[in-house]
Amino acid sequence: MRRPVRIAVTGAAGAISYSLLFKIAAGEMMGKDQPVILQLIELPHAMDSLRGVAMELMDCAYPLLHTITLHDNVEDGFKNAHYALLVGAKPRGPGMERSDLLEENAQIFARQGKALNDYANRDVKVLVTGNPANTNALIASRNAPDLSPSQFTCLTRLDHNRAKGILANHCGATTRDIGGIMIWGNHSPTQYPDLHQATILGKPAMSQIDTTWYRDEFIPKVQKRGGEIIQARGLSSAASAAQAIVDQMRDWVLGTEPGEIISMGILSDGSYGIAKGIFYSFPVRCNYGRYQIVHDIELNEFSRQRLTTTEQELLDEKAVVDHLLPK
Ligand code: NAX
Repeated sequence: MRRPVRIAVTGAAGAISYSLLFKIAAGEMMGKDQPVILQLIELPHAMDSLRGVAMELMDCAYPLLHTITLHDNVEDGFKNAHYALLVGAKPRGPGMERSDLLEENAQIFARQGKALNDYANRDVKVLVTGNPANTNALIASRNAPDLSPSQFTCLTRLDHNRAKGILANHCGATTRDIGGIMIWGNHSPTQYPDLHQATILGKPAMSQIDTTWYRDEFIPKVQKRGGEIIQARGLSSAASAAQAIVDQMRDWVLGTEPGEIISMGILSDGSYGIAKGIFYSFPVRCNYGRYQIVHDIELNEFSRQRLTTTEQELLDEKAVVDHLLPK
C-alpha cells in the first residue's frame, strides 16, 4: 500500500462537501490504491456539524480512509497538505453588493493563501471552488509568494461537465461519445461554452447541431445552469459540484486520457491574447501532475467576442480587489 496523502478541505460541513468527502474517501479522486488523510476545516460555529460528518465518514469504514482531523482554522488545517480543496466561502447575503462579496472573500482567501504558503507541503495542489472562484484563486495565489501560481486552479469543470451532459442529452448520445468541449473564462454567466472543436462520435458537433440552438439555447443554458438548479431545487448544485471537483483533481494528478481536452481555471500566461494575471478557464491537457494549455485552436469572430467579454469581467473583478493584492 502507498503512503497516505494529506487532503485539506475547507467548508467541510457544507453541502458540496457532504458529497465530496465520501467520494474522496472511496478512492474516486486519488485512485483506488491511494490512502488519504482528510484534514477538515470549518468555521468555529460549524464544528459540531463537522464532527457529525466525521462520524459518518468513519461509519462507512472506507479501506482507503487513513485518518480524519478536524480544524477550526486554516493554519492548523493546511499543515503539510499535499492537496487543498478550498470549498468554503462567504455567500452573498441580503443587500450585499457584488463588490462587497468580492472584498469579503478576498480577505478570507488572502489568509488562506498565506496559510498555504506557510504550512502546506511545498508541492501542494490547490483547487478553489468557493465563489467568486476565479478571483478568489487569484487572491490566494498572490498571497503565497513561495508557491508557484501554477499550483493554484479554480473550478470550471462543473461548467464543462454541464456542457457535455446537456449536449449529450440534446443529441441522444452518451457523454462517452463527446469530446473537445471547452469552457473559456469566468465561472459566471459570462463564461463561454465553446462547441467549435467538439465532436460527437468523432465527427464535428457543429455539423450535427443547429447553430441557432447552439447560440440561443445551449450557451445561455450552460451559463445559467446554476441559477436554474437553485430555482428547481431551492438549493444550489452540490452533488454535481462535488463530482466536478473530483474530476478536475483526478485529471490534474493522474492525467487526462490520450487526446482528451478538459477545462480548468488557471493563471493566464497571455495565451489566446487573454490578459496575463487573471485566473481564466482554458482548454488543457494534464500529464505527470501538470496541466498544459491546448494551443493553436482557431477562434472565429463569434468566439473571440465571447472570450473578450468574460475576460473583461475578470479584469473588472480584479480591479475591485486590487488594493488587497500584495504588490
Ligand atoms: P454551503 O453554504 O453549504 O457550505 C459552505 C461551508 O463553508 C459552510 O459550512 C461554512 O461554514 C463554510 N465556510 C465559510 N467560510 C469558511 C472559511 N473561511 N473557512 C472554512 N469554512 C468556511 O455551500 P456549498 O453549497 O457547499 O458551496 C460552497 C461554495 O462553492 C460556495 O461559495 C458556492 O458559491 C461555490 N460553488 C462553486 C461552484 C463552481 O463551479 N466553482 C459550483 C458550486 C457552488 O455554487
